[in-house]
Amino acid sequence: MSIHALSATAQALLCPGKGLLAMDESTGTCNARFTALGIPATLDARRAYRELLVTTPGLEQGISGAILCDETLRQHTRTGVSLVHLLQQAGIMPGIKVDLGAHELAGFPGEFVTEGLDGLRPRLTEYAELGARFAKWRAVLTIGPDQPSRAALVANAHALARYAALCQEAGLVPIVEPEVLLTGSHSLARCAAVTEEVLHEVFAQLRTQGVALEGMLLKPSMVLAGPDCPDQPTTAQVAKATVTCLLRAVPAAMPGVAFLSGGQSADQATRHLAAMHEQFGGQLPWALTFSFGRALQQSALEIWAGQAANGPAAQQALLERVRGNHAAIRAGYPELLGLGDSM
Ligand code: 5MM
Repeated sequence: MSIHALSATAQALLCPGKGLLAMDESTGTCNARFTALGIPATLDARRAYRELLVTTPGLEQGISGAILCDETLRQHTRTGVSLVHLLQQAGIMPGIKVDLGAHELAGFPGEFVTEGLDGLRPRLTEYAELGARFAKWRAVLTIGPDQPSRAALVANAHALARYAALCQEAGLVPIVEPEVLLTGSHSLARCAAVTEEVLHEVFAQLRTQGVALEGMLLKPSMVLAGPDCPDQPTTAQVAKATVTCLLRAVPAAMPGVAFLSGGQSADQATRHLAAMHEQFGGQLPWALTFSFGRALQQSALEIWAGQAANGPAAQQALLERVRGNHAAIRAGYPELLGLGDSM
């Protein structure tokens, strides 16, 4: 596929006022979240929940793409309609998480490298045939006194770049997700320094592997202080530190940044995104949007609680989070949160 086609897909995902819904939890992660709420950890419950998400009326007004896992990409509603087809009908692009998870990095206790490159080429071909237009791969970096190590930085950035090159070869837009984990007692400044280092390495490796920046998206974590740090930054400080870090490390040819929420509360994640737009709106070389999982889904999941009767209320909760983030990237938050006609 040409760079023009990849670039067009990336731009469509960055449609103004819209972001991505990350609903690609692996079976283990999804089951753990269900179990914590007393929901049966079954294939049928996962199907029912994902059906609820993708059939939310009006979802497409604030969501341009949905990231699915392998199971969901192949799944059908109770009445036999494919979830991919439902998304396509709603004008939401289906995407696919293609990494096989973070595994311990040999020789570096407490650090991880994401696996899944072996056999990726034929998997990507099949995913494209099944309707995926873009893909996602998550690398995990931890902050500690001696972490991340150079080994973890290079191994993860290399894997992200090889994944991205394979995606573009298969006609899929790669979403490159280097997540610097929130957990710890590190300061905002330390997270900024680590995130900048990670992004420099990622873009160096993307260049080495010949990835066309115009045909990809970046899904980074925001720059935050660890929850155990006694000196917690203001919303404005997080916004400034995050954007400053991106400006230093992310080339202007890359069209869009879609943040993960990373364990922040839904409200925090949205406020940080809104503050970035308030401080820097119109001055940045790339679009800034959201690709949240928990920060979009958590309230809906809690309301649904595995009960079909709670479906409409759960969908309403999802829509409220989507509206809040739409407002954050369009016109400010929280002023528009909750106004039904705001998107
Ligand atoms: C970091 O997680 C990604 C974004 O979700 P949050 O906004 O909740 O942080 C998310 O897309 C993640 O990559 C998927 O849920 C897949 O996770 P696992 O670990 O189950 O593969």
